Amino acid sequence: MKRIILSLTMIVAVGAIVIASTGAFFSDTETSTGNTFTAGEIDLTIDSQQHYNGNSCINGFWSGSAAYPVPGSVCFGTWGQIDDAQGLEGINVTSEKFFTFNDLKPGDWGENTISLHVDSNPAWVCANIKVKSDYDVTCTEPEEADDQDCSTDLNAFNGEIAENLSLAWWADDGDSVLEGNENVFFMNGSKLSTLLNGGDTLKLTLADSLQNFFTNLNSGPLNGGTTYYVGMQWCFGDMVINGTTITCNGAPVNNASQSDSLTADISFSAVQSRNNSSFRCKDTYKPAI
Ligand SMILES: [Ca+2]
Ligand SMILES: [Ca+2]
Ligand SMILES: [Ca+2]
Ligand SMILES: [Ca+2]
Repeated sequence: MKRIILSLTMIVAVGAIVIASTGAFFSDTETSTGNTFTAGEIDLTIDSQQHYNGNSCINGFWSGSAAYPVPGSVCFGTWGQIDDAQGLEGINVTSEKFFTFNDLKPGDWGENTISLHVDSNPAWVCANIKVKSDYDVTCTEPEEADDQDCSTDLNAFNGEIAENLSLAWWADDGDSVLEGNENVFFMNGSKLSTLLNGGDTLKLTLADSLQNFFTNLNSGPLNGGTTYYVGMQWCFGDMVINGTTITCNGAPVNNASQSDSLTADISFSAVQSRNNSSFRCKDTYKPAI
């Protein structure tokens, strides 16, 4: 009985070998020539159209009916497409400025409409505001009455601009006017100092894997070849957004901010979304949902 079983085992083994030897490798060759790997582009371009107290910066000069900024005087906040994105961690250093104001008065307000355009490929887009200085510059006599710690130290970070500068950003359609269907980032005109929350950098998500500013907070990248607009409104004082009406009240701004100065770098960065599905901007501020 034991022998028979051994014989069967051997037969099976031999059979297996026979089967294997009949498994010929059919073959054929198709040749694909000229394969190329060309890197796609993530190329962010930005432009800016500036408004100040209702006047518009057009072709380098202020235009409009407001007395200040003086119509016909030079302006710098409207410029064409700037193409210098350095990638997500890069800092854009450009000669173009969104804001260059040297005679702010309480109650002044303005708006820059910026356009963002990512060339051909969908991309995640983040924004970054980094305050470089915020100081008292000089200490005038009326200023010292309201500003006990006034100093001329550039590195003191004790100026009073950030705590009086209100901001509102919205996903504009390009007409520079806030409308009912346009998502507002900073509700009720938050003060810059509040948004900074003790730090010097405000990081914002325009589009990442969890939220998209332009589609009412649903996630998804910005499409390639499409222009997106952001309305960036500011007010030197208290900003109130009532529906789509934005008002600026300069009354609460006292003499503590006289002659003070704040400088900041504002950058936008884009990064590919393909094969990068879980990307997050490192935001320090999230809009209320
Ligand atoms: Ca000052
Ligand atoms: Ca101060
Ligand atoms: Ca609009
Ligand atoms: Ca001051």
